[in-house]
Amino acid sequence: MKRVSLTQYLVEEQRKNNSIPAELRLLIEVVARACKTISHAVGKGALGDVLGTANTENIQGEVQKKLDIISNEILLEANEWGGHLAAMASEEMESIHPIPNRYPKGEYMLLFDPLDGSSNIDVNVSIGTIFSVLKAPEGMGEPSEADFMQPGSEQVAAGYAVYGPQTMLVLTTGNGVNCFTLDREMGSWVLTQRNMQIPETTKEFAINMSNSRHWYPPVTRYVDEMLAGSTGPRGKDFNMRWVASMVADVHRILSRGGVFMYPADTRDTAMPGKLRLMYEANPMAMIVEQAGGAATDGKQRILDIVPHKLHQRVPVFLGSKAEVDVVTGYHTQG
Ligand code: AHM
Ligand code: MG
Repeated sequence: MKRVSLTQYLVEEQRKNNSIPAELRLLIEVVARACKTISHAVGKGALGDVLGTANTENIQGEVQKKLDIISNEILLEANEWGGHLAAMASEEMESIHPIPNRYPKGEYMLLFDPLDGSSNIDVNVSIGTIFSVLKAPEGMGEPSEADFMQPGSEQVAAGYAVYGPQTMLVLTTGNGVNCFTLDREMGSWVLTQRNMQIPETTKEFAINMSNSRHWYPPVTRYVDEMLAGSTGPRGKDFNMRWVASMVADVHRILSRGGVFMYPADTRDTAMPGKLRLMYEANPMAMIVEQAGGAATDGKQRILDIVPHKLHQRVPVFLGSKAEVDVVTGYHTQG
């Protein structure tokens, strides 16, 4: 079989659909190269002294792992000098990171969760990197947080890398979803799945059940009905999976269907759910929709939400369309 590299795929897309301008192509290639470097660091584990905590906290009050910080540095350094970006933002940095004046500035803005699934780093379970690309607003001067406050529907590209038994890169530029596998010997990304499609129906759900006593009634109802199985109102048995790395859970759903939920709950009404809108929910929502699935916050499409702050959290229901419709219906119809 003829192998198609990420570079070749991007160049052909650019020619065919004119959907990937040269600067965006450079951006994607630089992010992919950074993910390769992160994958290498992840793979070394204890041998590379990358495990354990760094004894620092990020803006969300979460203890940072060494790999959170290493991955953030890798992405920042890789993307600073290429001239394709105006600014970056990350889960691990309180405010945005404008491109330093010594480098040329480009027209894109990059957001990322450098190392998603941090709780899995030290136990050798799949983790990943999530990224989102926005256009800088017309006539933007010195970039500010306000320039990033665009709904997810404005994303021009989104993707994630999953560092699992294989390292994979899943990418959309708004024209379907494609998956690349890292050839570790050659050091190149090879196209291994074109046009990923999420099955519309499923018998598999993903949610952290240990939070069930805190859930709001629509989520309790939805999960209870699935747990009731073939003799309950849904009339079929469901299976459950929860990796606790969003990248791994979403990758499974892209591969064989399912519904992923991280709902808001009664614990802290100022903190609606755990996942962050701009660099977790938005890129995943774009990928899932591009693969024929759906993504809502229980009431509306995630991609329609206009953000008001960089590290804003959002409830997430995404995956097979028929299931997302059911759980969203329970929220909206009461
Ligand atoms: P992180 O970005 O700090 O790693 O947190 C996000 C992760 C998601 O990958 C995952 O879906 C979720 O947190 C798991 O949360 P929990 O530990 O509550 O099950
Ligand atoms: Mg995360």
